[in-house]
Parts: sequence; C-alpha cells; structure tokens
Amino acid sequence: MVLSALARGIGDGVEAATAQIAGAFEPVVRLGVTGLSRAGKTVFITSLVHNLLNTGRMPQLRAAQAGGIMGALLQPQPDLTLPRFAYEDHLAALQAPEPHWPQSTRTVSELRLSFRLAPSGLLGMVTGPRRLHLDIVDYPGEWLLDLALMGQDYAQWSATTLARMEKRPEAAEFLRLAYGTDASAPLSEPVAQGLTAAFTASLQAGHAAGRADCTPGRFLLPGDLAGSPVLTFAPLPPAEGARGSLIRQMARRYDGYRTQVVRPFFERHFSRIDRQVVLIDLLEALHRGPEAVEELRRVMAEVLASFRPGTNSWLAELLRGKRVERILFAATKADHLHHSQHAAFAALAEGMLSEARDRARFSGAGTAAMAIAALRATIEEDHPHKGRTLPMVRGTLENGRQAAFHAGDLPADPGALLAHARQGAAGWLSQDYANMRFAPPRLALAAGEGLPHIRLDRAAEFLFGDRLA
Ligand SMILES: Nc1nc2c(ncn2[C@@H]2O[C@H](COP(=O)(O)OP(=O)(O)OP(=O)(O)O)[C@@H](O)[C@H]2O)c(=O)[nH]1
Ligand SMILES: [Mg+2]
Repeated sequence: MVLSALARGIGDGVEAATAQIAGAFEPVVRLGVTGLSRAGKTVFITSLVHNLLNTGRMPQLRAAQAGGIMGALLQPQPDLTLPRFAYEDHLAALQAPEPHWPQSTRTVSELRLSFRLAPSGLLGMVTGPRRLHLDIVDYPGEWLLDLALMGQDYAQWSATTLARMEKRPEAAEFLRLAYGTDASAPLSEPVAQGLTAAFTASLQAGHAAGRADCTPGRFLLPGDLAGSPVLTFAPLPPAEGARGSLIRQMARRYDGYRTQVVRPFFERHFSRIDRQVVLIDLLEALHRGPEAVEELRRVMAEVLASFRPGTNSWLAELLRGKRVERILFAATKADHLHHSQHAAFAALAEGMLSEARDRARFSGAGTAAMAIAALRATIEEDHPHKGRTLPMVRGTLENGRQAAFHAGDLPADPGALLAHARQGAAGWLSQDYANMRFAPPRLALAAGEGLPHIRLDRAAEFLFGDRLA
C-alpha cells in the first residue's frame, strides 16, 4: 500500500504514504462534516468535541458508557497546510458570559482528537491501551455539489444552468445580459467581469432566498480566489467562437475551475474521508415551504450520488475502490421542537433520505437519518391552549428577551408531505418560526459534563462508535 501510494506520484503521495506508515501503528478515522452554509457545522463539531472530551452527557455512545474511553485530548493535526478548526474560539463564544453563536466559517478546516482506549480482546491484555485518532474535517457542502461540474463540459453546463435559471426571478438581469451578449466577439475583460458579477449576484440572491443548488460553490465562498480568472466566467448560450473569443475564454476558465479548484478538493480532502455526516436544516426548509423541501431532497440525492463513485467515472478513478463506510444525514436544530414532535421530525428526515437513496440509486447500507441538536438552546413547557395542551419550547432570544414558541404542527404523515412537496402550498411551520432565533444557553456545566445537546451521542455512536469499542 505504501509503495503504491509512492508509485502513483500524485502531489500528496508522499504525505499519504507517511500517514499510512503512522496509521499502521495508530489507526485514524477521518470524519467529514459538511452541510450547506448555516446548516450548523461549526456548532456541531464544537459540541461533538466538547462532549467527547467530557462524556457525561453521552450515554448512547457505548464506549463512553462502558468505560472504554480512558482519555481523549486534542493533538496537532497531520495536515500542516490546512487551517486548524478554531475549537477554542468557538467554544469560548458559546461559553462567554453573554453566550453568542460562533462566526460563520468559509473554508475547509481540520481538528485531531486522539483517544486512549481500553484494551480489547485477548491481544489487548498484552498490548495494553490502544490509541485512535479522530480527524474531523469541516468543509462547505457547496463544494460537494461542484462534483456535478466534473461530468459536464462548458456547453453542457451552460445549457443546464441557463435552463435552471429561466424560472427564477432573481436571475432575470443575468439572463438578459447573457442573451444580449455577442459571445463570438473577442474577449473583453470588462464584459466577462460584468457577466460574472450578474451571474454571481443571481446565485447570491438565490442562496439568500434559501435555494440549495447555487453552484459553482466558490462563487458564493470565493476565499482567496476572489477576482481570479477561474472565478470569472458565466454560462452563455451556444455560439461559434474563434480562439480568443469570449465564449472560448469562458470555456477555458470553466475548465480551469474544474481542474484547479474542484479537482484538488476531491483529491486532497474528499477522497480520504472514512465517515461522513451531512447536516441539513430541514426545519428551515419546512418553514420556507414545498419548493425548499423539494430542493433539499434534490441536494440530498446529489450528495449521496457523490458518495456512490459508480455514478462518476472520474471520481471512481480517484477513489480506487475506497468507500465512505457510513453517512449520516442529521436534521439539525431539533431543539426548536418539543420532544413530543421529535418522532415525526425524525420520520420526515428518514423519509427524505429514503427518497434520496432511490433517486441516487444508493443502497441503504451504512446510511441513516436522525434529528439532533448539537447545542440545546431551549427548555420545554406545556401551555393550555384552546382546550388542549400546546407543547412549547422556551429560550433566550438574541435580543436578550425570554420567549416561548410552538414551532407549528408537523405533518402527521410525512409520506403525504413528501408527495405534495411539489404543489405550491405554503410552509408547514407557523409564521412564528421565523422569530425563533435563540441565543446559546447560559451554561453552568458540572465537572465531566459536555455542552447540552439532543441525540449527539446517537449520532457519534452511528458514525464512529464501532471504532471506539
Ligand atoms: N437552536 C440551535 N441553533 C443552532 C444549532 N446549531 C446551529 N444553530 C444556529 O445555526 C447557526 C449556524 O450554525 P453554524 O454552526 O455556524 O453553521 P455552519 O454550517 O458552520 O455555517 P457556515 O460556517 O456559515 O457555513 C448558528 O449561528 C445558530 O444560530 C443548534 O443545535 N441549536
Ligand atoms: Mg461554519
């Protein structure tokens, strides 16, 4: 294995080989954490790590319960060029005297948590405690959706993107520009920039309106690529173009984006993931209405398809048979609902996953859906209301005031909701849901207690509990 990685001679072959040598002695599990922006990745990782360092609230994590975890600590990560996940800063924000949510993060980052585990089996009596490294990698879900670009040339991508934009009001200005531009004319940089600006603005407006399919991903999160030619292109209707024409240049930059931005991400990060959690803000989609739910379903299928390498020959070659062993779709922020609604919420997430599996023709093995809250910001209350008891949650709003809400009734039959998602009904949750912007709770943690959560222990058990046992 070591030899083959070296022989392959890819950019990070040597690094991969070194990791494998180290891994031969100390096993590593690489956990990918993704989700569209604001899905809850940063809070999830912060709370997961805190709860693995302090396992008092992790009864459903078997190794923690059975005393198998003898110790855990943060260690220097193996990838020296990747930003470190700012665990301490994010935790400090949540534990501040005036707790606040961590800042939005825009790139990939990594953190290594190392466990000392009780010996297991007969051999363990001889070898003593084991070590296991959990490398957690946080990356934007938007980058995953860029995989679709790898299978399309510029003309195909332009056609599908323009068709998608036809129906969207926020894209009207860009479409007017795209159809009004002579793409066969020689490249003029201001024209290319103008098209790009209008295209980007339509993606941003779509994103702000809750659309989940705003790719290419780096147009929303450019980082240090902002303004570079690989981010200065836009889809155009078909045109004949000589060398140096606008359309030929656009195609060249699109190819540059694929080979120099998308490809390295899949090579460096994606291809090394063992376990994956995909966070979805299903409550937000429910609140926004059927179109948003439908879009989320499409994104879930697309995400699953990227984990089924058969779909994409380019990816299959990159992965060389390596598979992500477990994928969890976690519907986040379940603390907005009373526990009496959790079963219905989880059933909805499971229904969406099984739909996505069918669409992506993905076998069920190793996938699960759950309803969780990485950080519980509410407490529950029952209020009498019109002759029945209304289950509510109470928390501190971001303006410091206390408020109790009933998020609204979830559909009793998730099957019916999913079937009707395409018909233009209004959102399913009450209008009040929009006002449920809770601040993180003020915490008084006892020794050994992690941040309060909902079912984070079950999520951890599903994702990597087997490797701790
Ligand atoms: N009530 C509640 N709110 C949450 C929870 N997790 C996340 N949130 C809310 O969702 C927001 C986004 O969470 P983040 O963890 O920053 O999301 P992210 O996916 O890292 O977002 P980006 O870095 O912008 O991509 C937070 O600021 C909170 O308002 C949770 O468990 N409970
Ligand atoms: Mg983040």
